[in-house]
Amino acid sequence: MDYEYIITSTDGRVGIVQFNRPKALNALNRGLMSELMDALDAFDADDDIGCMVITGSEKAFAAGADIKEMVNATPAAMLDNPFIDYWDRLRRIGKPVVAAVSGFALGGGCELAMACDMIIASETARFGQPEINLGIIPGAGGTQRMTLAVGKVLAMDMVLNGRFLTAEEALQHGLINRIVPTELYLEEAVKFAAEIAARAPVALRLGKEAVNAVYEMPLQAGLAHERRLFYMLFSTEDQKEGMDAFINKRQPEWKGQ
Ligand code: DAK
Repeated sequence: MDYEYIITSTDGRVGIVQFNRPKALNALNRGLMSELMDALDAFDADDDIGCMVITGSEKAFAAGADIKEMVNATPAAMLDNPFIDYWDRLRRIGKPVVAAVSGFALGGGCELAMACDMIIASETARFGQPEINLGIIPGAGGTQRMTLAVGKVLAMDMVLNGRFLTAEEALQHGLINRIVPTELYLEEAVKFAAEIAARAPVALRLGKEAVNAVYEMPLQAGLAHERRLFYMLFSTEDQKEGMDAFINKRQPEWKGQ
């Protein structure tokens, strides 16, 4: 598939989307977001893919939504903008999505990384919500997901004062999974994703759904939801296969059924 703003590829069972707007530090314009979601939807529907990786360049994961596209916007134009739909579509992706972040992950770029399920960061990654410098606030989850991840006082420092987090700080505050050497960051993220992609596909989807339920439901409802998903897995061939493989001391062969 030929795209203008992204490059897609696969590595075994991992589907990779790389942003390709280097001159604008991968600023997320409508075209890029639309292509990203088309590519992720296609990987989500592909049985040969188990996990996805989203990445930018070594210098910038993404420096935010495209400011040049927003400068003259009105509230009505923003409401009418399909932009927010792309974020909603990302939430509906069933397979795990890993963000491989190097350099700037700012504004919408940081929100995009946080909307993924896990984040692998290079030593040079920088996370920030600098919208305050433009006279606005985050609009795609930055105030919510950042606060849930790092806590109120640090989130306030970032949202109200534009503070950036280094990779080390992001790790310390639970925003990212791990830091890897910059020159190997994509390779390491794909390796990480490949490990996940090799696991039982239905359990992966339901595990992701169950963890995300914590953001949507009170504890009692979340526990009940988890239990239903747990019981459902006993109707899969993979549950029988996984447990039989354990008992017979062999490797399981997942069917995704
Ligand atoms: N948009 C457009 N162009 C950008 C950009 C951006 N966010 N960031 C960088 N660029 C462009 C620059 O304009 C420059 O282009 P030319 O001037 O060469 O044409 C080129 O990329 C290189 O940038 P710099 O020359 O500035 O590079 P430096 O290394 O000096 O600085 C920087 C790098 C990342 C510190 C700097 O570029 C910077 O501060 N960028 C802006 C960061 C920022 O403010 N990000 C937040 C944007 S607001 C919504 C959802 C989400 C959002 C909105 C709505 N809805 C669902 C409704 C999100 C909003 C945002 O993200």
